[in-house]
Amino acid sequence: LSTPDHRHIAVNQIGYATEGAKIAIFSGEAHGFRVINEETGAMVYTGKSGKAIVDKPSGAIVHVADFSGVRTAGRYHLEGDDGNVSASFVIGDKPYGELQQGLLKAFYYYRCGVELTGEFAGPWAHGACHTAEGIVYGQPELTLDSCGGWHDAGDYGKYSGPGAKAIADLLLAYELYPTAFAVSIPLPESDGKTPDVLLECKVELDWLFKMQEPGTGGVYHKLTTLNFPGLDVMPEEDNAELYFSPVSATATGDFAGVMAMAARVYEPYDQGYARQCLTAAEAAWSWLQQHPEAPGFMNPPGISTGEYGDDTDQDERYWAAAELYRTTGEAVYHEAVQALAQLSFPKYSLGWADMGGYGTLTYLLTGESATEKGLYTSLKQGLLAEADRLVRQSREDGYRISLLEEDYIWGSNMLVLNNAMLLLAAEHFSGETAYAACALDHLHYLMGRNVLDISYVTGFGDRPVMHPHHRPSVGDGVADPVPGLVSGGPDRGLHDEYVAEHLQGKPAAQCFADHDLSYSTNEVTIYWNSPAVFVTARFNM
Ligand code: G3I
Ligand code: 9MR
Ligand code: ZN
Repeated sequence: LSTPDHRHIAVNQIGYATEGAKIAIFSGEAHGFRVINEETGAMVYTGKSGKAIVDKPSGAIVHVADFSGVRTAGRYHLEGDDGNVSASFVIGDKPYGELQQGLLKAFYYYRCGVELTGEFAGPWAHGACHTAEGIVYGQPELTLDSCGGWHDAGDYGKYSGPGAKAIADLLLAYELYPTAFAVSIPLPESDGKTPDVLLECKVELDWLFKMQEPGTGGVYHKLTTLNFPGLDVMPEEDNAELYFSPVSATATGDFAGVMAMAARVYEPYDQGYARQCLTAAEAAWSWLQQHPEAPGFMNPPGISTGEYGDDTDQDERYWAAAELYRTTGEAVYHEAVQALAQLSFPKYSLGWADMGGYGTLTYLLTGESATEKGLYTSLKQGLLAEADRLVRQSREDGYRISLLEEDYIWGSNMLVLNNAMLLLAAEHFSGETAYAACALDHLHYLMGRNVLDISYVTGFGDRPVMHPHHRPSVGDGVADPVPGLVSGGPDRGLHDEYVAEHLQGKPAAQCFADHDLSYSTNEVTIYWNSPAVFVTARFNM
């Protein structure tokens, strides 16, 4: 066992809802604790933590301190009998409102091709970037408009499939929890009518249109420079030539899915745009029909940026068919969903590589009366069984999340949040609020109730990530990183030089370094932020 060298009382550093469960996780020896109101200094609660258990993923001995009895709004911290003090946090109604806004605002900071002005970006303003046309790989004389969208991550690549996952999470959040999006961020485009989340997603959708190959309906896999730029290069200084990588079936399937979804969601606000989305989705679908056996994407010679390879495109086709069916009601798409559902790819996974879960959720959201009874029932049962498994795993975990030791992989925080999304989907289809309670435990982990006592969201919480592998945050000369970014989280594979040198032998959940060189544990991406928006939205309705 390795004792973590930091505070021994881990809490959600944002806080807890007034009426809900309030649980801290202790990793030290002491069991007795007090809850202190920071405004008055008064001790409002005393208690003892429960039985100590050995928690394998974190390598810590942990025990649970329950202070759910504190039901008065205010700012608090916990003190242990050994003198340990927790982060300061609030108890209040809807405590995650600002967090949700910050997580959504992050997409504005990821914007490419436009200037981020001081009015909206504050000290993180910077000039317009990546405005040049891109070269179509293998056709040096063919250049196309490539401007716009969101940067993927700490690098400046733009990748079609990951972009589609990010939009899908945000639009799903809006479809399920529209009231959580009533407050404006605001954004430069805010018009008092269209929800900001739709305005922000339009930025990426507008760029995705440019990724569709003229004439064929296929979708270029990505748009990047040949190699990653240096870590301190600001976006507007990254002037190397941009290349469209070849069309892939996974990108085309994701594109068809997200465009069909957008056609439905934007319809009430902008019918012309909705039609344009549907036409693009149909063109992508016919490309997929004409290419039933497309090879998987691999970086072509000379390109070394993110590959986003994928073993199968069946799940992307399934998602596309399900969205097209839900949006159009046309029988051909329903037949396609039913045929694809017979194949054995994961049906409850929320990508970027495994997009089958989106197909399943969309099919279920189409409703019982418009779907095939047998398939509807088996997908619903499968979803609830998967959620039950996540609940069971969370009950056995010291920090109450569903990740097993082997799940602490590159981007483990995406698994944390995707699992929370799946739990919330189970709540949606069953009405069983215990699933939401388990999902909330996952948010508590993200926001500090973890063995490292760190908030994995920049700018939020008492001890947030300060040094993400994010080029603008490294290069801009501003002390604080760009706020609202979700860090990848622990990766026991120690996949970069920095962690390989510093973290050998650490337990899985401690394989994390808040250092800007650690791209495998501390990078940030749009598709780690997007499920966090979904999860916080549920608790902001
Ligand atoms: O799925 C396997 C699992 O079965 C196995 O047990 C485990 C053991 O390590 O590995 C899992 O695969 C990992 C995979 O992510 C899971 O999604 C790989 O090891 C890991 O190398 C891979 O990392 C990906 C990384 O790129 C490297 O390819 C991340 O998911 C992906 O988010 C990340 O994406 C990068 C882009 O390439 C470039 N832009 C930034 C972005 C974020 O770091
Ligand atoms: O900075 C790159 C990061 O954005 C990518 O996600 C990561 C994975 O492909 O790669 C990073 O670039 C590193 C490269 O792969 C290896 N040499 C060091 C680079 C980081 O400065
Ligand atoms: Zn850019």
